[in-house]
Amino acid sequence: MEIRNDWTKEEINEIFNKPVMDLIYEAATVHRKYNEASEVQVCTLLSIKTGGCPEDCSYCPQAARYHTDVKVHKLLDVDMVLDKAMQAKNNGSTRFCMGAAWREVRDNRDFDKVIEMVSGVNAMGLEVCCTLGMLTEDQAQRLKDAGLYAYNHNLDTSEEKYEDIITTRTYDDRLDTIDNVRNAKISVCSGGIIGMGETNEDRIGMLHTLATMTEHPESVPVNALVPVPGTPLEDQEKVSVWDMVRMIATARIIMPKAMVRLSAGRVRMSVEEQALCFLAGANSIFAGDELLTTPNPEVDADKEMFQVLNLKPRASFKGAAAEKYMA
Ligand code: SAM
Ligand code: DTB
Ligand code: SF4
Repeated sequence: MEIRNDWTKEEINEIFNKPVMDLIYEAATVHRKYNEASEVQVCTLLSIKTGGCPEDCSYCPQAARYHTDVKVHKLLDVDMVLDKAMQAKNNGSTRFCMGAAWREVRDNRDFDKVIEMVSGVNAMGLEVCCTLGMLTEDQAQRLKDAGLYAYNHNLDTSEEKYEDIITTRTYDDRLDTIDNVRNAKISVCSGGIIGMGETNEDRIGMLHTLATMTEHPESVPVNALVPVPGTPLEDQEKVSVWDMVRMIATARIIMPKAMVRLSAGRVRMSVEEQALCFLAGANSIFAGDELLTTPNPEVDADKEMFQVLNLKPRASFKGAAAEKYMA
């Protein structure tokens, strides 16, 4: 099976709705063909600028307009961020992702500092990723020149559902930033969230948008909503593991070489549930007891999980992104 960018929604729908055992089996087969299935990449997230965001993303505890327990914090100092990156590396992470609660990047002193952070983390031999909101082509180029390896910019949901979740920007704004990242030859990390009240059709629609990009994102995070008190989605029900599995397995089958990341929501999943996700093709997690602002499993619990499931941490700079951008 070759890599395809011409998937139809009908084809994706058919895969997504297979009997779950068949779906897992097929995804596991694709995963073993294209990837080292015993390897799972361990990544660390750091919120470098927290809260006070002008956007209205209804899942997000960092939006200024919702009353959540998140404390606003200005951009961290470069040295502090580099210390955290070194700790992450010493704890076995091979990718370090810095997140800022910005609507978009502005060309100011803060951006200069982020550029210093990127080059410092890159010098440690870590894959360096940022998620800073919207970017222009020039800003993407500056990040690339500083050594940025990946940029995270999630579609979050389908184009149709988007305006129910976020009104302060459009789906096209999102796609434009992803184009700017791609044109700067930075690898693309883009996925979404399930559990926001979307239908299966929305989930399939989002996967369709990702899998029909001229080049698939090299990284596709699948997040389960972490409902945070004070946000409009605070009362959403927990997503079932089968929904996570269907999403991960379908992403794996239609984007065989992408890193599919089992992202937010692991605190509420057992080791057995996570094992199903790895079987279905997830090959990365975020480690550390915090994601950006919400809790994540303890590092020791994850180390134990790796032992029990015989998983090995994956080295940095492997796979589709490295083949393309490290040559
Ligand atoms: N402000 C930038 C942006 O929105 O692109 C970067 C940071 S933002 C927090 C990064 C991603 O985190 C969002 O696109 C969303 O997918 C995810 N996220 C935020 N809050 C979440 C939650 N409560 N549960 C699950 N994922 C969440
Ligand atoms: C992604 O898709 N998930 C990560 C990362 N990209 C930046 C963020 C999850 C955030 C969960 C909510 C929080 O901790 O604030
Ligand atoms: Fe701001 Fe990003 Fe949160 Fe949206 S997801 S409110 S853009 S920090």
